[in-house]
Amino acid sequence: MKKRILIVGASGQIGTELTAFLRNKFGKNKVVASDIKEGNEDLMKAGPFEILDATDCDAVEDIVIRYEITEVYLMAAMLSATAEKFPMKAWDLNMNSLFNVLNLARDKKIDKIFWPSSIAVFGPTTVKTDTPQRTIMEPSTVYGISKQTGERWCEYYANKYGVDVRSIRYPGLISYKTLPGGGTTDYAIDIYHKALKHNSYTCFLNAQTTLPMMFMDDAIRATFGIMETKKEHIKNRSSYNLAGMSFNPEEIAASIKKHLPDFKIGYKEDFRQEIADSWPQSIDDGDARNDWGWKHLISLDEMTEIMITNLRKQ
Ligand code: AKB
Repeated sequence: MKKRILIVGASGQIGTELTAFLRNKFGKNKVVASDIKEGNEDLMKAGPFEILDATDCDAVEDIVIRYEITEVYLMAAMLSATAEKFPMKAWDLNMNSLFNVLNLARDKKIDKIFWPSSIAVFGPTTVKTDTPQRTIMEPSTVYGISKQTGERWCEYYANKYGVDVRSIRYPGLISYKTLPGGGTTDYAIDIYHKALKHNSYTCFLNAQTTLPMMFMDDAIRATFGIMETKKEHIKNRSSYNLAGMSFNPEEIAASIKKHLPDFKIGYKEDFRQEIADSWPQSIDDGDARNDWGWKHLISLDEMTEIMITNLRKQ
């Protein structure tokens, strides 16, 4: 079977690195990047790029047909902090983009979908540590509600129409290549930039706010891993828990201090504290490990070393 991939939301934080990774694996012309906005030069020059509004179902279908796409990675989404400011826009983008690709798969126009979910599907009533795959899920954020609903629809389309949709609940993702946009976990990237620039950082979460996090290379490996696993191994068609590391602002600051001993962190909570407080602190990802062999590699100190070395070069 000839594989041709469409990445929707390719100019974003995950999309940029995922596009480069998949082009490297399968060849640059096998991976079409698309986004509502232009991406960096590498992304746009290294292979096909299309401006695409993920909520426009005709436009998505047109690209799928024109490039004979077999797989879609739908990375376009409005994240937690921005979604609180624009609830209706977030619902429209997060849900309608998903229906557009689920319907293409139902109608046999594509074979496979990757759709990212998030730890935001959990809420204040969920057990906070080693949060299990199946547990109470009462999300209290706009973003979390959209992701939880999306999970239900993915499972429904898989059961009802045999759609091959695969999903991961990403923790906060940290990378140095592209800036994140509008998440609650974004502080864990900003802190490295500010540490190198000003030797200090004021965090919008308090010192003890522990959240599940992951370095981008691990997240890309997980995404590729679940998509390349044989269909029969994917036993969960809503979304898999995924874990890397867990830390709080005080702990990431301590890790940075190993490289920048004079680095100082201060705290000034804002509305994102309440979002973070509603999420788990650590995740049990046993199902992902058993079903498709997931294993994280990068620890907090390793990540700090990579972030500081690469941001210094920039
Ligand atoms: C966010 O903070 O909104 C995201 C997420 C945890 O899905 N990084």
